[in-house]
Amino acid sequence: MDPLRAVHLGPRKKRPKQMGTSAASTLHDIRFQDLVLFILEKKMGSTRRAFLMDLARRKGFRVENELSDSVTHIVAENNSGTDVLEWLQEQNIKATSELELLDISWLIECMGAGKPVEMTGKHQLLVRGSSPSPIPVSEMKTPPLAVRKISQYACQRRTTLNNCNHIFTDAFEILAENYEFRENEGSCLAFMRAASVLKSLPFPVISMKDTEGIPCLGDKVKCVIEGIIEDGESSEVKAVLNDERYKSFKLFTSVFGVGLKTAEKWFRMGFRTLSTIKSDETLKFTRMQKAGFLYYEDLVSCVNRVEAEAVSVLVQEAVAHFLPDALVTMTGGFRRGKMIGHDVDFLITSPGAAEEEEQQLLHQVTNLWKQKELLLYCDHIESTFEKFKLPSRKVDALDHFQKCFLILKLPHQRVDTDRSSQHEGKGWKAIRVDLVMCPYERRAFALLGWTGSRQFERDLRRYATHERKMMLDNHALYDKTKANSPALPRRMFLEAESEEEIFAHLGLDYIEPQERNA
Ligand code: DCT
Ligand code: MG
Repeated sequence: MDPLRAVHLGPRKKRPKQMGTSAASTLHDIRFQDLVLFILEKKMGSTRRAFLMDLARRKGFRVENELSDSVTHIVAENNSGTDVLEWLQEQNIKATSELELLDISWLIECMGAGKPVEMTGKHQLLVRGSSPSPIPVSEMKTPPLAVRKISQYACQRRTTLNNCNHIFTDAFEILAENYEFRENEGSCLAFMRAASVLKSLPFPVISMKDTEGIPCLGDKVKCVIEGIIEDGESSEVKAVLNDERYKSFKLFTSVFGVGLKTAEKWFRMGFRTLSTIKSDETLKFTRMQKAGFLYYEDLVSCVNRVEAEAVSVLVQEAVAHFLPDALVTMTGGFRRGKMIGHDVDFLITSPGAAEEEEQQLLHQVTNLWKQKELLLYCDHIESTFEKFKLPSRKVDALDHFQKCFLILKLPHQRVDTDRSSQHEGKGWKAIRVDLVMCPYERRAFALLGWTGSRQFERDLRRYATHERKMMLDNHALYDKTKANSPALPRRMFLEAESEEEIFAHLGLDYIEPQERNA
């Protein structure tokens, strides 16, 4: 049951005119000048009306606090056209034929699309006598198609960066992070899955009714959603953001090389700021942490796409110098279309390289950068890849490919924007870069694994295991259903030349990288 409606459906005092309950519409940019909306409070309630008005304004719609001549669209919920007309009469307002009377489902679709959508019969409120058999709008409404078919697996959902449920997913991500800091893996995963599923919805959740039929929303999650719908914010999130432990862990783990164990140690020792940690002479730092502190400001400021492209050129040039046939692909968040990231990830593979040449490449590339004084930090991990090793059961396991974790010096003149040419100071920015080298025949698996998102990868593996009795990781896809056949073990490894083929082996519709932002 929707508690909001339960509260507001009872008899209420009539008001001559509806007064605004939210901030003025001028706080947000108006993107659709031709539309002037008015949301009817009747049968909706003031809290929900205020919530919807705010949401619509955030999306660029002009929403009036009060009904005036400039209003072009009246949006109502649980009201027929006749009900709205009667209400207008009570207010001594005459409805003109230009005035659109619409059901809330229209506005919800508009907000989901981020722009006004076409008004069709299912949105237009019916007035008694205007059609041979008027159907109450409330009875015509069916849950959005997407709601009925949402999979619990992110790899069966299309999740673009157009997230219309930020208000909820931001909250869930903070709560998940807090559970991670407290090593409560179950609750952490529950909130991450909930965030992931809401990111895939083509509409904003505005009432508890909208959450019906959506998987991965447990009681705890629903409680947070309800709090946000009712109060516009979650008291739990507010408490976390003020929590000493959360604030300290967030700060400490923002340093490259600092994980949960170190954060815990520093927190227990009573540290609360980075400056006191840096200046403490009893503490020993790893090489990674030293670099983390040294380039802290640059590294926390995130990498934008222009910088990522500039790094890409650096990588392409260096790789081509040693292996001209090598293929370099930017992976991670940037391949999924993100505009910023915490690092830039690259996958490198070469169709013609001998094993020895392949093994040498990352060392040659980093040596070259060292000579050019572009290498600020470098950690090589040698390959432990074996052709017939079974895929890992752990969903978050690091893969066996050769790789290096770097901090590169990106000279400002390599970043081709007007803005950057005005940079002052040291003339470069420290950027985190990951390079991965994989055997050519495994490039599709490596590409799929390194494109992410993490939640998408986790669910791909979970799906393979639970729904297909297969094992998937960044190296291979192994079909366990063939394990009892007399075929050689290598037959159970399914080959793939492209990501599309891996999805096909798994019986999944192909999901584009831009749709993997789960
Ligand atoms: N990855 C994975 N398992 C891990 C680590 C990474 O599957 N244990 C995959 C998922 C994303 C990709 O590698 C790159 O990792 P990140 O750079 O951490 O993620 P990102 O999506 O690129 O995020 P950001 O934009 O913050 O860099
Ligand atoms: Mg990344």
